[in-house]
Amino acid sequence: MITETIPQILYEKLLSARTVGVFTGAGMSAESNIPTFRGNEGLWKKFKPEELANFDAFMKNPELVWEWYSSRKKIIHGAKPNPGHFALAELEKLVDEVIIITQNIDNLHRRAGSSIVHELHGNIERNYCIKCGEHFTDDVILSNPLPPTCTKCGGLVRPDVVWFGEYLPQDEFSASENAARRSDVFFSLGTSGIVYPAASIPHIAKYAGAFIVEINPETTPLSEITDITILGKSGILLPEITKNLTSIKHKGL
Ligand code: BV8
Ligand code: ZN
Repeated sequence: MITETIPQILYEKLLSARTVGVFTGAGMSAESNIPTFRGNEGLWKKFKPEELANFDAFMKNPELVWEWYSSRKKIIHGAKPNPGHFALAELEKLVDEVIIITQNIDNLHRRAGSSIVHELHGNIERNYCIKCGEHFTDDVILSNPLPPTCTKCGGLVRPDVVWFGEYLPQDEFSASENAARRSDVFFSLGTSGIVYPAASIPHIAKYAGAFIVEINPETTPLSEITDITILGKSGILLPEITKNLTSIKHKGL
């Protein structure tokens, strides 16, 4: 079902749900003024992923790649979680278990108070030396000339994000697969669902019998498998869902 309003069935499913899985992409943070990848102002309009978000490009031109990541770090440091992020944290009071599975590297789910967050593509606020693995925080990195080098071994330091052609962190990926299999209701929020293997997670939830709910201003390849696709913004619809669910839990359906 593709709709622009929140159908009643969603509340019925959430009232009986024990575990809710939540798969998120860049659209979840769009209302926090963090550019998405494919939107009109999207990152990929200006930069080619193969030119910047991969290891070979980094080794060929670490200055260019660091210029890009330090500009994104500054945007993300200045950003705040939006009402959509807070609504997902709020949902933890209404459902036994809420598990966030995010492609976003912006740390906004945790900053909004979500307690279980699996980061499939890493976290831009972490950095490490490619030679000895030493970790560095952003205050050290951004207060030194770019590209940053390791104070222990002199090796190049990179952001702790997953680049194209790189494997996802196995522990986060298998925990996400597991969460998808255990979900009674599974949300797909603000993602175009075309980057793999992350985009396989909603299919795992579907296959395991979860009730699939997508929120996106436009339909996506995932709309094929959803029970409900609500055309709209996550920062507007999610607070409405948790507000209504709270009052239903108090007054009954
Ligand atoms: C790998 C971190 C193994 C870095 C990222 C199978 C088929 C085809 C290709 C492949 C395949 N398997 C592997 C590949 C290759 C590749 C891939 O998927 N390519 C794509 C482009 C086809 N995958 C990989 O390389 C992966 N690794 O496979 O390793 C391997 C190893 C060796 C050799 C071979 C294979 C690694 C992929 C991870 C890359 N890193 N990010 C960084 O950020 O700098 S991916 C990055 O892009 C994001 O993390 C995210 O995953 C993706 C962007 O997608 P979205 O988040 O969905 O954002 P997008 O802008 O596209 O869409 C936003 C949506 O929100 C839109 O629909 C919009 O309508 C909506 N929206 C807007 N506003 C709102 C909204 N929704 C709600 N509310 C709003 N307000
Ligand atoms: Zn080092």
